[in-house]
Amino acid sequence: MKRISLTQYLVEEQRQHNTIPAELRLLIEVVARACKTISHAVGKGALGEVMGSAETENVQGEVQKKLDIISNDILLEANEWGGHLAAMASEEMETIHLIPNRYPKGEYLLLFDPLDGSSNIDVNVSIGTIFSVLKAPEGMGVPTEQDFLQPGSQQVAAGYAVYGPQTVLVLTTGNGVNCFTLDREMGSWVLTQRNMQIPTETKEFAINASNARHWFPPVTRYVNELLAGDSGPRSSNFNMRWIASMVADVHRILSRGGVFIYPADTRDTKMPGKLRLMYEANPMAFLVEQAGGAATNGAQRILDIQPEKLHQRVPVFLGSKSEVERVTAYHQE
Ligand code: AHM
Ligand code: MG
Repeated sequence: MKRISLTQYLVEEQRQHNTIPAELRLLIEVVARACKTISHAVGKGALGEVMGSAETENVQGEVQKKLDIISNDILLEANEWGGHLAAMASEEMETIHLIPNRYPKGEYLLLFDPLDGSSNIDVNVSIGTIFSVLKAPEGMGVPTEQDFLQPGSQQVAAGYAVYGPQTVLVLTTGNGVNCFTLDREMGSWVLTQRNMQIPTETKEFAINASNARHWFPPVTRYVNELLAGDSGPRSSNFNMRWIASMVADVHRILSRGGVFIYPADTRDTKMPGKLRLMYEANPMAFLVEQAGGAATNGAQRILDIQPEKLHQRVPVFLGSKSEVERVTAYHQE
């Protein structure tokens, strides 16, 4: 097999499609390098003294794990000095992070969830990093939160890394989805899957069913129909998977199809669902659409939502097109 590195892929992509100018290439390579460092820290586990709680809370009121903070710091440090960014934002930081004055500024904005699947950190289950890249608005002065509040359709790149049995990086720059595997001996990202495609039909779904009693009727109806299997209205059996790391669930869906749901429910109307729009739902929606799938909030395409707040939450229905369309249609009835 001819090995194509991430760098070679990015250079050739720019030559053929003109979608990855040098500054964006640098950005993607720096993020990929940071993910390598995070992968190394995750892989050390107890030997690296990185396990357990940091005993601090993030802006969402969630207790931070040591690895949440370590991963956030790795991404910040890696991306500060290159001159490719105007500012960053993260799940783990209340406000945006400006590039220090001693470094040149660039024209991109980077958002990330540094370590997604925090509840799985201490139990050796796959976790990951999610990132989204926007262009700074024309004529922007000192960046503000407002400059980040662009719909997901404006993303110029998005991706995630999964730290699992293998470490993989899945990337889109708006021209399909490609997967790179980390060669741990060489320390390099190698292209291992071109043009990932999500099958339109699926027999697998992912939802945290422990919340069933709080669901709204369209979600209850949809899941009950799946659970009824070949004796129900779908006349077919469906299988359930829930990893509790969105990166790992989405990676399974990009690999073999499926539908992933994290709905809003009746508990707290000010908190529609758990997942965050700007650095979880948007990048995943971009990837899923680029792979031929669909992503909605039950009412509209996720990528069309005009964000109002940096840490805004959103209901998520994504994956195989026919299932996402069906559950979205149930919300309209
Ligand atoms: P996190 O970013 O704090 O890790 O939270 C997001 C995660 C997702 O990866 C996952 O799909 C979801 O939370 C799991 O939630 P639950 O524990 O309710 O199953
Ligand atoms: Mg997350």
